[in-house]
Amino acid sequence: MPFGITGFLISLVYRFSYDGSSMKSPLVVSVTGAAGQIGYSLLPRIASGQVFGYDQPISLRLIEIEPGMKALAGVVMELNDCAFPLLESIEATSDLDHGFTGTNWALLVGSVPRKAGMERKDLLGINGKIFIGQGQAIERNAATDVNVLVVGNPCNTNCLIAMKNAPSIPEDRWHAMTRLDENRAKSALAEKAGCHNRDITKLAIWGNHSSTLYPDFENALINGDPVGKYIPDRAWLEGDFIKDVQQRGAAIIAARGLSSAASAAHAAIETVQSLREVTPTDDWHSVAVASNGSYGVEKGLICSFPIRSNGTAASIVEGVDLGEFGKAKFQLSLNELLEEKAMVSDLLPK
Ligand code: NAX
Repeated sequence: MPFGITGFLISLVYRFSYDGSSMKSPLVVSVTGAAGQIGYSLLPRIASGQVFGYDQPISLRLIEIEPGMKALAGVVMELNDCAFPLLESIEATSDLDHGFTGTNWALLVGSVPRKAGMERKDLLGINGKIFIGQGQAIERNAATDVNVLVVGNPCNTNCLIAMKNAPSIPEDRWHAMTRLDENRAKSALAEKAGCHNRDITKLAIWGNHSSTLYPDFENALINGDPVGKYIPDRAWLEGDFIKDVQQRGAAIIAARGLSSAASAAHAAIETVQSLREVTPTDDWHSVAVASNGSYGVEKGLICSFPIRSNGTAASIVEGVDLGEFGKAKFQLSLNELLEEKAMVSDLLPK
């Protein structure tokens, strides 16, 4: 060996660092509604490595409808101008088959917002049709290990429609976002208790991502103790706390003139991270997933539960005692999910 052991080690370092042989292959991440508000906050953080790891190259597939393509071209320019070291490629498209080709993670953010005079049923019908096409395109084109997170509202039922239209993809790969509601609830509790957000654990959202969601303060902990130790005002917990979390989205629209975007993008990032990382033993997080029948929820319904991950698979935390108050609140939200499912029954293949 001409360079001795030191030279050999240097040559190894070189090989692993510079010839690319040790680089991970790019993860394909597809994002719909990529020219929208949430997309604008989300995409740089994905491309930077913050979501999937600072050693993970990313290929972005950005999906928009035709009217959004011009704005999307500007977003692509900005992403290019960041010169992200981990960003392998960006493809902008309005073609779903192209957009979901080989995708490992599909973040379904785009959907049509509710307009004045529009009934919930109308919105479900319009967006439901979008999620049929997206589910079918994911089924045809995605990588075999694909995971999906639906953010676009009504996200639980949109996720249900997409999942039912992609029958070969296992149900445990489908998720809808309630992490923003969890974070809102944590922030409200921390403010009331005079503690830090990080002191609050086991705060789960149950049910639908809507104004019926139930933020479970009875099983949440502050510094490892029941919330009641720090917030003895039970009337506030049962009243304004729940109402404010349920109405927080509307309050932000009233103040900003636009719906939540930075906090929604952040919650999407935290959802993906929480699904991919081992959940600490003394905590859980909120994700809407396909029910396995736990807590009396109809199998397959996309419902928010407390979720724990072992780093490769996530599961519903079993045996949480909701108590009489929590059960009644959860039931209201469940009823709404069942109503939504009934409204879109013609979009769900039997
Ligand atoms: P924007 O209106 O800013 O952007 C949406 C984008 O989606 C637009 O660029 C539009 O052209 C595109 N789009 C519409 N239909 C599409 C389709 N079929 N395929 C691809 N793209 C399509 O909305 P933004 O503020 O980004 O919000 C996106 C969605 O997130 C909305 O449905 C919103 O209600 C939902 N949210 C969900 C939250 C959650 O916690 N699950 C919280 C935040 C947010 O309200």
